[in-house]
Amino acid sequence: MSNPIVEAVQKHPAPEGLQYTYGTAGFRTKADVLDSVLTRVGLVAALRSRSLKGKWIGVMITASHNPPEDNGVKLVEPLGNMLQEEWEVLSTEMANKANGDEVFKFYQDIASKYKIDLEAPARVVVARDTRASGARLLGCVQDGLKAAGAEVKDYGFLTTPQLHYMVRCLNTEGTKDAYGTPTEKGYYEKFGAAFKTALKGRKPSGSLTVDCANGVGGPKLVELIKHLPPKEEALEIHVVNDNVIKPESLNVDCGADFVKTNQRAPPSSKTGPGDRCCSLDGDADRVVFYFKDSSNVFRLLDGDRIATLVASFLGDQVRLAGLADTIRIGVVQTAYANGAATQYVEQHLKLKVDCTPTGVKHLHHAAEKLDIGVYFEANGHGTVIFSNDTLEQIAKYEPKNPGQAEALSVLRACIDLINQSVGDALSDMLLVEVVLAHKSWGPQEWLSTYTDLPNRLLKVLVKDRTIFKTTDAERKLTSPEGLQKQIDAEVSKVRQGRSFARASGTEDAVRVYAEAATKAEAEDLARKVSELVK
Ligand code: 16G
Ligand code: ZN
Repeated sequence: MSNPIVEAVQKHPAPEGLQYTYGTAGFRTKADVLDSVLTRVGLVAALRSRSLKGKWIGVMITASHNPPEDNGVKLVEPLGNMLQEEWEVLSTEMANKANGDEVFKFYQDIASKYKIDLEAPARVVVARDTRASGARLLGCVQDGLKAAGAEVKDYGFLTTPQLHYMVRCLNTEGTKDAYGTPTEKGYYEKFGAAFKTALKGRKPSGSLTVDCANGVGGPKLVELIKHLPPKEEALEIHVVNDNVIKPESLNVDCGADFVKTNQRAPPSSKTGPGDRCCSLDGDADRVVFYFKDSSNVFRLLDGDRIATLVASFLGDQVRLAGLADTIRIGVVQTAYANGAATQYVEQHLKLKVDCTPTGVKHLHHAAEKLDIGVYFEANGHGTVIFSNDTLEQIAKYEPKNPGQAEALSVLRACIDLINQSVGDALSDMLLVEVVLAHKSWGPQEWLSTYTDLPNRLLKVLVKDRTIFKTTDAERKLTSPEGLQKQIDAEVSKVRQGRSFARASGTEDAVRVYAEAATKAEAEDLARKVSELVK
């Protein structure tokens, strides 16, 4: 008798000699070696859904800021969170099974280990970014899902955060935690309406130019704009780099990763001094802002800046609403956060800072422990999450005066404006605009809140990056032995020095970060530490 799972797997055989790993961003590599992985991910998604009594599980086909020839896939948990770690391990193992029979055996092993009823319903939603390989890889996932007997909802093209939103909406529909209507229109209406309310009639100054990395964020932003208040009343947005007809232009000389890594605007940028700009990445889950100052110098407003801006604003609103005694705000960063940003939050905003290892899931987990957790990586990944208690307090609080009522209404609109399921470039972008409008700030005022310490990030190629083991949220090496002592010695030689080395989770390299009082000292420190690492 034929077995549909074995057949689906044999239809997409694994290339020989390759090892796949479900890493910080799911599976991600050259698109032409991913067919087998996608089929197996379909099987895992169906199992995961069954293990959660048929809750909707998300499958997003994207390689974010990677070059056009790459692709990838990640799984999304029912409330829009990243896949549980235990299932990352299962996914890795599944991806590396040799053939259909082995895959089928492992499929059954998982089912018996987790007491999964293979006849129970499985529900999976899929979406993809605009990469040329997306359609083929979608077919591979579909084959896996069909073989596993899952019910499938295909949303076509979506940004990664939109897919997370759909998953959360589908799983909360009709409950007291209902998150929204699980349609694209529902997404635009929810965020568009919240933006309008949060602005409270204020009009952001000037305009905002949005570089969409020639990715899926482009057409989705164009749709979103139709649901925002008219530009005469609110925000004027110029959409650039939104060419998805030419997938080979994705992330090329544009996008958030280009801007953050090169510390300069996309070469095609035509904006003048003082004009606000931002760049999304290829799947629109990251955003960084920037502008040219009056001397035509490029100025970056990265994830650290978004975190400080938003934390300060939410702190003000909580205080104005009369809730400062019961609601505590905290900021979650990684070791890559500029020392000046950390100091600003702790000493000026007087808020608690937590540091976690790199990767959204680590920051998200830490933020979940706070009443209001503002988390951003310097590279622009991030969002704000509110605990259930906090949401309830804000919903129920009776304002004592018009000032409190106004602040409460802003807070409530911000809660709706912030995508709680995951960091969302479009939602984060609107939030920043709301805060700037409330503060009547342009980018220069935003930049002036503190001065970044000069810093340098280097990539070091090593023989074996797995020997680099860290502790203290990646800020200290425990192996190779003795190396941390040598780094400490170099750090102590420069003023305001800080440096760390960690193995990359996405590339075969070690990353070295250094900062110091001057550019020369930071560069020097980064070079010295790189020499030690080599
Ligand atoms: C992944 C992570 C990102 C992190 C980056 C670090 C997610 C969704 N993405 O792209 O947050 O900043 O890896 O890369 O978690 P690295 O380990 O190569 O430095
Ligand atoms: Zn991304």
